Amino acid sequence: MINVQFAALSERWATYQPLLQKAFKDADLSVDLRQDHAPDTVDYVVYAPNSDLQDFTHHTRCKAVLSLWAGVEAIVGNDTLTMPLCRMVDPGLTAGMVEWVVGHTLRYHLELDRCLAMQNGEWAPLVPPLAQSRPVTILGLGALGQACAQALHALGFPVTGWSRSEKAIENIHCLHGQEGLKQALSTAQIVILLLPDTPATENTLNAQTLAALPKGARIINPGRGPLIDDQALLDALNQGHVAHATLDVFRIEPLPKDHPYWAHPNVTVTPHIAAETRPKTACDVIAENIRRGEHGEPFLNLVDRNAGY
Ligand code: NDP
Ligand code: OXD
Repeated sequence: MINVQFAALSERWATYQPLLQKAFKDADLSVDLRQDHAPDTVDYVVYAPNSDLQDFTHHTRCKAVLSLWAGVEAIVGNDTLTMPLCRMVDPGLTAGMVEWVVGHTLRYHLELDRCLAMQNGEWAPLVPPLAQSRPVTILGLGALGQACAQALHALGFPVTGWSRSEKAIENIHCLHGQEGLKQALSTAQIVILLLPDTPATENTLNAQTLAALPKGARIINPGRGPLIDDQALLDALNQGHVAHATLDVFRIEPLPKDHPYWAHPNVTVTPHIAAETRPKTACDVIAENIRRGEHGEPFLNLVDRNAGY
């Protein structure tokens, strides 16, 4: 019997328990799934960083911690978490992110705000260019960045992507390194941030890099708040250098009520809803990783603790 501890907000248990049981059965795994196993009997932890479990010292036989979240910045530095840590790459979450990113990109591309503001009887045709003349840059070419890049490419947008390591991805102009970042930003009419929050990605968009954007660029951030220097973005918005920003994630969440983003006419705030983990598909991913663990196969989506993602 494999002992699996479910350590997430307790209100999530009712949703996850039957789906995990089914996924374990489908994967032919004999699992005792509970919220309250004795720590030293646990084989795997299904984990959300906002759960009560923060000290893994007594999880002495645990073979892996399986995160339900894609972003692991809140756990990666936990010194008691010495076992392998896997982040979530969930087809349902990815599909949600693609829809959210494409939707907000099309809002900018089609000038939907101007269309909505023109419902005053004035017949003023506003013809948007084709997507092929609207270069888009995606910072981060991982599971989510690549899926969004391919979806935007399929709509006709020329897509440039930027990552830590050098890549060759069909249909995408791939760049890396600091020079690559400047180049990636220099052509971007719309920039999408899908980087993890690590010491190396903090303030990726700052006064200097924002200045590399063409005037009037738009920014979409479903990655993490610390990727952007907030004051530098507000300055760029106030100077008109950046035309608009859609921000889903913030250094402090919920975004404090007095934060200037709320009142800014050229900022749209969404409350960290770009893409949720979808329990059904996520449970299949968890079961597959436990199956791998039990068969001595490499885990999927293993976090590189040094890189922080
Ligand atoms: P991945 O780990 O698959 O991809 C991360 C990408 O960022 C990789 O391409 C990586 O480069 C690149 N990267 C990392 N560090 C650097 C760096 N220093 N310089 C340049 N590129 C870098 O993550 P996902 O695509 O699955 O998710 C991305 C982020 O999206 C998550 O970490 C999370 O913060 C956020 N997220 C937000 C959600 C929301 O609802 N708002 C939902 C889910 C996720 P390389 O390929 O070379 O390793
Ligand atoms: C995640 C998120 O990291 O929802 O999964 O932001």
